[in-house]
Amino acid sequence: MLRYNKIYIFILAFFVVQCIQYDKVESLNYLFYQKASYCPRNNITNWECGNICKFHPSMKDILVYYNDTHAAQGYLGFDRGQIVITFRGSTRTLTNWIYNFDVKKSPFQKCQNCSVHSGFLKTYIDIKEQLLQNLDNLIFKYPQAPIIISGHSLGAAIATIAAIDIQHFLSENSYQNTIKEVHTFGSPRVGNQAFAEYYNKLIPQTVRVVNNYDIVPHIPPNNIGYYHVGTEVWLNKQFIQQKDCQPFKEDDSCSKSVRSIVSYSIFDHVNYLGNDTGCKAPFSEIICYLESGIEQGCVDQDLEEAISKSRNNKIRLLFLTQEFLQN
Ligand SMILES: *[C@@H]1O[C@H](CO)[C@@H](O)[C@H](O)[C@H]1NC(C)=O
Ligand SMILES: *[C@@H]1O[C@H](CO)[C@@H](O)[C@H](O)[C@H]1NC(C)=O
Ligand SMILES: *[C@@H]1O[C@H](CO)[C@@H](O)[C@H](O)[C@H]1NC(C)=O
Ligand SMILES: CC(=O)N[C@H]1CO[C@H](CO)[C@@H](O)[C@@H]1O
Repeated sequence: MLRYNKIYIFILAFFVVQCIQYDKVESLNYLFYQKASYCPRNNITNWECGNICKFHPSMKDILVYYNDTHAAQGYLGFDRGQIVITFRGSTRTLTNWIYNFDVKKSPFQKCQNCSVHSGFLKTYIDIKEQLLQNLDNLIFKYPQAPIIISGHSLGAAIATIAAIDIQHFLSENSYQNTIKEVHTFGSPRVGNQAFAEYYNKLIPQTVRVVNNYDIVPHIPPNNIGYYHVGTEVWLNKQFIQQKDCQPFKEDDSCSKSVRSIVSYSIFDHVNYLGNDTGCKAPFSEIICYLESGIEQGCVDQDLEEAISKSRNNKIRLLFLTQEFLQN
């Protein structure tokens, strides 16, 4: 009997170690840090972006980095004893970005056999120098401060690539600062399996939040060799964690269990924890048509070919989704 007890205790201990303790309040902090990254640059620098900035009133030492080549933007700052690093997602053309998703990979030099999505890598490289330079300055001022990294959508993908670079940067310079957590929302898959395995060994402290039927975590597809990093936290309609997902895995029973592309939602992508994911709420950049709570289609506000408010949206959405899933 004793033997079984021991096994039981071992299994229990294993799960306690492996499971992510999802803290919704802490997650909201990360969400609001990244929301600000979508705001105009001057607003971030001056920390004047209405309720978003007021959410973290003690944010200081803000440095914005950006590059217009691929519309990359983010900032780092110091708040609540931590160095905060964020990256914004794609702006204005979110639906275009999703519908015309290119799945090309490029080699990722930091690890053997690794490749990552070419577009994500390019966008990161555009701001890499500015980011590391600014980080160096902030580390000089706060040599002990833990570092937290956040991003949504494309910003989550850039955060993933950046986290590897930041980890190397800290090690190579023998800085004492450590990455406390990478916390992303609605991240697409970033690289291949070798990349995911390398990432997970280097930065296991990664929480990948997925809201219900959010479409973006399903792209680029797994069946063409893309793999998620970190540990998923899958939220339901009420923004409550549905179940514990297996760490460092493509867990078939979490968001990946949603196999019907009809269910995939752009609305769920731009609304996390009951808050718009961008700068100007509500839904400044994208409009979704819902009927009885079911998404009929979404368009960018300024999309010339804006689709009329009808059931056809659904058909078009379906068609476009199918297109990229077949790639
Ligand atoms: C940005 O700052 C300007 C000037 O302070 C202000 O008028 C504007 O509302 C701010 N924008 C946002 C999105 O907060
Ligand atoms: C890289 O790929 C080669 C060929 O498939 C394999 O032999 C090698 O073990 C791989 N290396 C790593 C680190 O995965
Ligand atoms: C912006 O990105 C381009 C490459 O796309 C690069 O040549 C340029 O140096 C970058 N600008 C800054 C300020 O880093
Ligand atoms: C500032 C803001 O709008 N916060 C809202 C985020 O969503 C939660 C619900 O999950 C609301 O209670 C907050 O008011």
